[in-house]
Amino acid sequence: MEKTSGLHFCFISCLVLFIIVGSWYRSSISSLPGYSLQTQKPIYHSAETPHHPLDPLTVKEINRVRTILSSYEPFSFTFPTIHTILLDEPDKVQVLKWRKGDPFPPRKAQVLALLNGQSHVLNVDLDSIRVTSHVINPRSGYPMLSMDDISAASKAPFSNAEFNKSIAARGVSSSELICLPPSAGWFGPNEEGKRVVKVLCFSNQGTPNFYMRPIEGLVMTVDLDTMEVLKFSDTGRDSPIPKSTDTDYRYTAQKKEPQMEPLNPISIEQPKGPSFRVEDGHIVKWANWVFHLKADHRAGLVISRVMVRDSENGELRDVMYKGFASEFFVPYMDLDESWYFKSYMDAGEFGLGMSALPLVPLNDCPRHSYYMDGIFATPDGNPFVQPNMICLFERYAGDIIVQGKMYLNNNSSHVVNNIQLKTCHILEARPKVTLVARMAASVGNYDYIFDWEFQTDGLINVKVGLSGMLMVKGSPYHQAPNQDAMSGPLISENLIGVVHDHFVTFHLDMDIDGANNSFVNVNLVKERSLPEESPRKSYLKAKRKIAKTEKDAQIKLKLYDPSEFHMINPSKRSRLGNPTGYKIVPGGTAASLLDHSDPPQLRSAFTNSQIWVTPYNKSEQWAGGLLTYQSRGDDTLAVWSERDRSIENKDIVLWYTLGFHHIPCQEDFPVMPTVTSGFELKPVNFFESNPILRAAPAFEKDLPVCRPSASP
Ligand SMILES: *[C@@H]1O[C@H](CO)[C@@H](O)[C@H](O)[C@H]1NC(C)=O
Ligand SMILES: *[C@@H]1O[C@H](CO)[C@@H](O)[C@H](O)[C@H]1NC(C)=O
Ligand SMILES: *[C@@H]1O[C@H](CO)[C@@H](O)[C@H](O)[C@H]1NC(C)=O
Ligand SMILES: *[C@@H]1O[C@H](CO)[C@@H](O)[C@H](O)[C@H]1NC(C)=O
Ligand SMILES: *[C@@H]1O[C@H](CO)[C@@H](O)[C@H](O)[C@H]1NC(C)=O
Ligand SMILES: [Cu+2]
Repeated sequence: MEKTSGLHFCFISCLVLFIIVGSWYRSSISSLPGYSLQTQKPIYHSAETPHHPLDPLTVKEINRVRTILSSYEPFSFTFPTIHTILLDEPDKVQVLKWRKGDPFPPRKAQVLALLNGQSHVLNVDLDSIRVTSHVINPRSGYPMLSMDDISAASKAPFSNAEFNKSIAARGVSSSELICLPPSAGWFGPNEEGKRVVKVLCFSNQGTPNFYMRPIEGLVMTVDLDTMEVLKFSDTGRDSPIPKSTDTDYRYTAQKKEPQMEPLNPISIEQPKGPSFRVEDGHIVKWANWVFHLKADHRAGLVISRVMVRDSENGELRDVMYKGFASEFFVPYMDLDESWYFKSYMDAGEFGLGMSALPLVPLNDCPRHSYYMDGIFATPDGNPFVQPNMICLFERYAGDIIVQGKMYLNNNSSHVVNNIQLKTCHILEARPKVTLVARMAASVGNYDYIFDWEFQTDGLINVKVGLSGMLMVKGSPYHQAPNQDAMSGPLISENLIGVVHDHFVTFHLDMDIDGANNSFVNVNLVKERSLPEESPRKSYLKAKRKIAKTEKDAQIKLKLYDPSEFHMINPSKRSRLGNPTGYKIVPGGTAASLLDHSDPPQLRSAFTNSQIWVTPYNKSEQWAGGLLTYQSRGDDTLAVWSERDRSIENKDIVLWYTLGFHHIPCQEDFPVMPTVTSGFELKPVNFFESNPILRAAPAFEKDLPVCRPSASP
């Protein structure tokens, strides 16, 4: 291998880091609004055209879908409400075959719409300009809430006289009320046949953080299509509205000095610019990685066609066809009338992309980040831009990606006063610089931060950070009387942080060196030794078992019966005969303990196991079903997996659920510090040896220390 090909790995010399000392701590946060550091060229979305078969629909294409739908016969009297317009991706075979410059496979859209209370699923062919399929109510469930649903439902209570009476009796004026429509879940036949939502209200008097001031026990069940209040429930009048003091978390609202030594500014500088490139709007190239990155209305961020360059011959090798957060499940543990239904499925009920807010340069993403927008559709089918939805940047956090230090004393003259000096002849290490694609969704009160982090050693680290505001419950208590009788701890006066879980289920269509893969459970088994065999009594042995069918791959994690989980290509072997593979390394390992027949768990049965493997099926992307809102659990990953299809040496998809139990505490008030967990996709026998040895370590000359220039 010639030395110049090492340029692919110039992750250090290309990236020059230094830290500047100054004083930004106070000033930069207060100057946040409108503080943009973008240097990338502005993108004119109205003129954009797709460059890759997986590129999201452009502004022009969404307009074309709308035109096709408006001249479509069944909609000639009434245009439906559009809930999502997404690219209907071409068949995988076509995408895999496609090379730059080839003609595109036909551009198609999938439309989820509502008309007269019915769910419509349509496929539209943009090239032949027609609707190619149209199904009404394929299963239980409705498309995600639209922006119009949300804004109309939050106004619904005000047309209700009982609501006005209750508000007046509580001494609350309607001008201080903020009402929000969280999803209603599904709890049996009473709520079927119409789209319903629950509406809850908060007071914003004295604070922008109204989430900390719930009007406890007041909940309205609202028909989303008529905006009629179907049910009015008014309990909890013994709980005062919690105080507004100390709920404002903005920097400018803080009155006291922090009781800690201030930090000097810290920043990563890249005087030569970042080392990644974004080609044709969506293809990311960095170090040994190439992948397609896009914003998605429902999944938030989608990574496709992930390939890594072989460290031996420079060949690009397939790792993953598609990866994204497919569904959420967030059940709260409180049985009250105003709480029992809280069991959110954020991707399918609200949309992670739909809920994304723009990332703030320097605070959400570091300097030199590249920003990508999302192009989605409004309820009337017009395109709109979700700006700065994804950012891409290089991360250096002072970590070491490889270290191999060795004490080799071969010099006997190194003895001073009879003390042998320690002479280390090898002091090798490489700093860890990674590439991160980030997206943050603000689904109601919660903020979810997704990081897909790529490492030069072939590892992909996926992290989910939880922050934002807790969903809290008003309480008559100032002090914690009997903690066990409450649904969570008191986190402030009159405020209970209700215990809940968060589950995020990822769709990981791994294609290790091609589509046909197998799933292997490498189980560590305790073996006993015979008394005369060894002074040891027990040892562990790794036993490999290839999953034949889907049920073999329904995995519940166990600490005392551990396994590694490998996706391998049985027909591609290393020089030593090992199949090439990647393993999934689970992180946050909370499991759902709810009863399997509990309605929320039935709908979110994709959390019954932490790992599943299904044969690739283009229609099986959304773990909670295509139509999630009020679904009854008839189209979940658990249902698909029960078919027990063959998965050996086939094109298969790995599903992993990351779980968090959340028992709130006082530090979660008034805004939560981010809790992060994740999982890794790590090469196993994929490379012939450690793939990063030829990447240069850092040298002083590569990392000049820049000093502030004198003021003029
Ligand atoms: C409830 O109060 C609001 C605000 O004061 C008012 O606009 C509305 O008409 C009232 N609704 C009813 C049904 O009384
Ligand atoms: C012995 O030490 C010298 C440096 O003092 C080093 O160059 C050499 O490679 C060492 N020999 C072995 C066998 O490690
Ligand atoms: C061994 O150590 C001595 C004293 O530090 C040094 O002068 C000498 O060059 C070393 N020898 C080798 C072979 O590195
Ligand atoms: C994958 O396996 C199927 C049979 O299960 C076969 O038809 C197909 O050609 C294989 N694909 C590749 C890329 O080897
Ligand atoms: C593909 O998925 C759809 C939806 O779950 C299902 O109806 C269909 O039978 C599946 N096809 C195969 C071959 O499993
Ligand atoms: Cu939580």
